[in-house]
Amino acid sequence: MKSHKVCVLGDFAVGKTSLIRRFVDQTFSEKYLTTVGVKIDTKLVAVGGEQVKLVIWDIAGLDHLDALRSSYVRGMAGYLLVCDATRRSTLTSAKNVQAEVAELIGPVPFCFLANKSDLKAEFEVDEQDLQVLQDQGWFTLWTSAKEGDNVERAFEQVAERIGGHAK
Ligand code: G3D
Ligand code: MG
Repeated sequence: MKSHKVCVLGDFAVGKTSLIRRFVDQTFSEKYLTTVGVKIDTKLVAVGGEQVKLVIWDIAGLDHLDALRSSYVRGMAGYLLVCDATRRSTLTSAKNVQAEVAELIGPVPFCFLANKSDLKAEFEVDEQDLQVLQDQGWFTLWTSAKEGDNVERAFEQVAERIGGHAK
């Protein structure tokens, strides 16, 4: 079976760990869990009628520079690039992370997530911001780790992009 390393990248507290927990365990914990070190989960997804194993890497609450300075992204086949839609600064961070990854390891497939879509009243990122990213060729999704919206779709999209099956 094919296996792909997928990292979840983005600023502190955007919901990286929560998205992985939702995808892998179908749970969401309000209790804050600061990830210590690197945690690796695996989950099978179907891509183009074939089962592939996603090896999902979650990292400690480091900023993106620390994360990239480490060997974290080495061998990464694709990634989820996450921002918190209620904090505009995390959109800027995400753009910086994408540029750094591209510089470090080249054009790796990714999916951009505007997470915390359940907190609409607090949005600092809107549809127009996502449109700008789409115009650059980014694939974007609104997600909620809390409600589960689009979480599975996000990981499947990355898997499809890695496998060259993107729709
Ligand atoms: P990180 O791994 O990117 O650092 P976490 O982020 O997954 O630890 O999440 C950070 C905070 O955001 C947590 O709240 C978590 O419950 C919350 N969160 C994550 N995803 C969502 C979401 O989709 N919707 C909402 N409403 N909250 C979310 P606390 O309060 O513990 O800081
Ligand atoms: Mg975390």
